Amino acid sequence: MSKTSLPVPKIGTRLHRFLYESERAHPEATGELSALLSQLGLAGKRISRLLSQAGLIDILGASGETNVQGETQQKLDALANEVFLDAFAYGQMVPAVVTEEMELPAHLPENEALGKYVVFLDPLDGSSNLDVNGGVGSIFSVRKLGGSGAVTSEAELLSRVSHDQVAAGYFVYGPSTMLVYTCGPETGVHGFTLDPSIGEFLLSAPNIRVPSRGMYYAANEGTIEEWREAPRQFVRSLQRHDKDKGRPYSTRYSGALVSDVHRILLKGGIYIYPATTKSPQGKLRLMYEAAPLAAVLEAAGGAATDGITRILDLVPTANHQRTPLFIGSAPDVQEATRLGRSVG
Ligand code: AFP
Repeated sequence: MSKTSLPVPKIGTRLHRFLYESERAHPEATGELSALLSQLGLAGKRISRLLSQAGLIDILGASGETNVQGETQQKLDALANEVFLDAFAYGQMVPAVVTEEMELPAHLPENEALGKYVVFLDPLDGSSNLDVNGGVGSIFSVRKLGGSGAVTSEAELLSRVSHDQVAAGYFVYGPSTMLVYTCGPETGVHGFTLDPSIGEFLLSAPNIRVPSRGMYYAANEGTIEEWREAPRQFVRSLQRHDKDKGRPYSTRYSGALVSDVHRILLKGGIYIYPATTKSPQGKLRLMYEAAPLAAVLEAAGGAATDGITRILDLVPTANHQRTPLFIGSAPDVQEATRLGRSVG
């Protein structure tokens, strides 16, 4: 990720201005990444607006399709996917987009000549919450595309995208809509809240740091019988009284990864989604769920592993690859990972 020193951020600064100031502090910047983040911001605003109309217009419920993971696609999954694709259709920066909703990358041929970024997306994470007006989010990861010419296969795409993410983040659509992103540990993690009255994201949480200890863990314990021994032991230790570690922790689990990890980012603690007997590779997707959230949490001083290996060290072999995920305050993730390495 890029190395730049940011101006002192002022609460209430508009996203556009924040990006502009960040660029000015980085003389070699071309402005492309800022433009791309603005495109992402526009998509987030449009999805936020769509969500606010759910229940009033006919956009709730299943679309009748299944996505690449074999999961039922909601109408809003498909709409959010279109909104993101539409956002990148101009500007010449993004020749290919990989999304949870499409088995193959979406190619944007008009951007192929000049475009040097690939965006990996979960357009609407947690969409099973939609029927109950629960929290949902969108997750994005931006990687540089090396080489030249059109990308012809998945293997070629993965071999040409940078190992490091140049930007990563998410939108969380809760009582208010927030954008949280990082361009790397040197630039930190910043949160913006959408002010719907002016249609702008305003800086509301500059330089977010994940607390080194928290009070919460998030896990779908309904599947605990299917977990391996290490995560089971770990969860039991979170439930045990331990004054030094502030335990027992309380459980908070919404069923939307973004909302659950956003809580951990702000309040500390750990989110775990281990491998299960049904999903031995884990359920979550590496390229557009685990890796971008890992980039955010690490840039905020936290940590993320698959139970053994740091998420950001994993080498992807497929666009829709799955992974177990342990993410949150560094001491908690380190403890879970030590157990994973010794107990299995
Ligand atoms: P999608 O709604 O994007 O398919 O994602 C749902 C999700 O991957 C993630 O957001 C949740 O944390 C997780 O699934 C919940 O799954 P469980 O029902 O297995 O806990």
